[in-house]
Amino acid sequence: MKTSVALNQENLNIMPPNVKTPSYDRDKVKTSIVHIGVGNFHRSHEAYYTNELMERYGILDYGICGIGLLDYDRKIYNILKDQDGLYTLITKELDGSLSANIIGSIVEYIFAPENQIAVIEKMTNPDIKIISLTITEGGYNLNEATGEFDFSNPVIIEDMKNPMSPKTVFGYLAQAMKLRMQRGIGGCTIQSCDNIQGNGNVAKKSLLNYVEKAEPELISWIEENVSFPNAMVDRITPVTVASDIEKLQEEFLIDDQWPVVCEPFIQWVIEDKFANGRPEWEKVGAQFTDNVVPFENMKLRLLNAGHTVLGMLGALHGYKTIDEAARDQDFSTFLRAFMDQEATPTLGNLGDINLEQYKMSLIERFQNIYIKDLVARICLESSAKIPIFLLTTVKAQLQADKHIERAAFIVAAWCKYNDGVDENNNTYPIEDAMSNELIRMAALSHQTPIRFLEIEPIFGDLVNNKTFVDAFLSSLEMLRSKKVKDCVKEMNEKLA
Ligand code: CS2
Repeated sequence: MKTSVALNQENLNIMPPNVKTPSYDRDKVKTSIVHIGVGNFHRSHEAYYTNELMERYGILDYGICGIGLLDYDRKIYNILKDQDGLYTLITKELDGSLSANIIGSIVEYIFAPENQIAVIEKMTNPDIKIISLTITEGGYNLNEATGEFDFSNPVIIEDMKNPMSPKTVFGYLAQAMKLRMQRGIGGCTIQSCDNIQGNGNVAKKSLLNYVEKAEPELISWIEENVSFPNAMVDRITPVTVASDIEKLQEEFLIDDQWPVVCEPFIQWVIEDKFANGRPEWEKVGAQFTDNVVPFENMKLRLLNAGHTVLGMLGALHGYKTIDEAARDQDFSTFLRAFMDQEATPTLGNLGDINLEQYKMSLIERFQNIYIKDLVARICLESSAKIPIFLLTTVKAQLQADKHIERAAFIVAAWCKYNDGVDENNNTYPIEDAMSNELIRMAALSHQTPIRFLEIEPIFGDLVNNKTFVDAFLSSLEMLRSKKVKDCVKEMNEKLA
């Protein structure tokens, strides 16, 4: 039996032939991008595109320096250190075959909790042209209902008091921008890669709100020297599980402590607004445009909301993976009708995008049995996702006096989800920054169902909209009296 080899720079040349390895000289890569939040998604998306540029075109001047801001990032920091920044991207093709691609574009990594000054200095370095972010939907510290920056957040308060030892992304960015200004270094691009409508605008708003209080003299400099392109990002990237690591050892003889698994599909549509140059990512499939809004809407309201639909229904029923939920005939009928009747009417003019094809491809992607995307991954942090993915559709539909029943049903399913137990009496944790409030309000809703909609930062004044409230209340009552599958069947028949 052949033995597997540890993934690191030295071992790259003894990798088996079925593994794609960087053929470019990693020592020649120049770091020009700082990336905050080196999670699985960054590693399957931006780092992948950048690696492709290095591999296929020999463009080596946009290497990535990863930054881990949270204590939680210690694990990835240690692993990437051990592996010289290398990791395997395992693509699970639609026919079940795997391909293994070792990605070499992350050439440096700084663990911020141990080295705050190094992070600030790195971001300030004149070589750095782009600071990109995957800090999650909730990471922008905005109240979803009011859209205001949350200054009551204790870590934000701490950062304002101790600007040279920040903890939050805004604390770091403010210091780095201040030094860039003072040293006359010039601006850069701050590029959000999170699933948020107008993610660049949101990043700008959060940073400027923070800076307005923390470093007011910086405002006009940022406005003039820093750009915040909006972008739509897409690649389903499930949580890596032990069997992925084992398969990589068996099929490809690689010992990788934390590979990334992804689907073959990938998309990145970016507003071409870079303050200080950018990689030619269009050479490797990214799309630059003047207007990302149609792409963002389409993706957030169909793909991400579609995930939420399947996640919530699946969780109550007891399905563990998204493909199981997507292959359930009743659930997929419900999903398709939600897409057609509630999400699609809000999308406006999509130019030459073929929406029918897009929706079909989404169903196919959701049903991919090899991806094994966990229902639990989709449901976590729903308090930050649902307002963006689903409530935007609800609001637009209410305004146009059109259907919202299925979206309201999913909100009711989310309320029930927060009871923390599925229909087979299996319990699960509520992993959410707002878990205490969600669990409390879901519990109160057993007595007074509307209480759940009183979570102001999530629902804002939707609690006063009679159409939405009625649809929510009747759905919740139904969900509390029978199985989710029977409810879905009933909804499918009633709304057919
Ligand atoms: C998912 C996304 O987190 C979620 O709820 O919908 O992570 C989704 O998989 C990605 O946006 C796909 O690009």
